[in-house]
Amino acid sequence: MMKSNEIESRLVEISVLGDERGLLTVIEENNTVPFDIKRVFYIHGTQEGVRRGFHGHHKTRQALVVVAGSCKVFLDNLTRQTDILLDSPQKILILEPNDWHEMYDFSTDCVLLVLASHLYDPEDYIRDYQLFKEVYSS
Ligand code: T46
Repeated sequence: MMKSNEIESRLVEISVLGDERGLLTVIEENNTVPFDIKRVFYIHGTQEGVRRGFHGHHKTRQALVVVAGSCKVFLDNLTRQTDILLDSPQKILILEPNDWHEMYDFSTDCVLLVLASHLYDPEDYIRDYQLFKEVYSS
């Protein structure tokens, strides 16, 4: 069974399985990612200079991995702000609901795969930063 290692807070490195035919990387629910995977989507064809996201969630946990290209993710959980570079299909970034996130610096070939713990629900989004602070300030 594959192993994953934490290489930074919530940034996990997945082992790549490979042989003379090429590489294969596996993501499993409740193993590589710490939740049941209810939904998968991917962001691609992003235009130059675009920044997107700008929200937190009430319930949804997510895992982000670039299966091609690269992008950066700004995270703010009201305790810590950090910018994380995703530039390898081996790196998976685990986002908790209280992580305000913004994705930017997409390479033109970037395909950002997102695995989510819940089905899509617009009510689960917190798109107002003041409200985000009220919800998550303890
Ligand atoms: C997130 C980051 C990483 C749906 O209809 N179903 C879906 O499952 C999703 C994800 C989106 N949509 C619709 C809602 C919007 O009309 O697709 C449109 C674009 O979504 P949004 O503006 O929310 O895209 P991002 O890049 O700001 O955020 C997305 C995810 O929505 C969000 O959960 O954490 O990627």
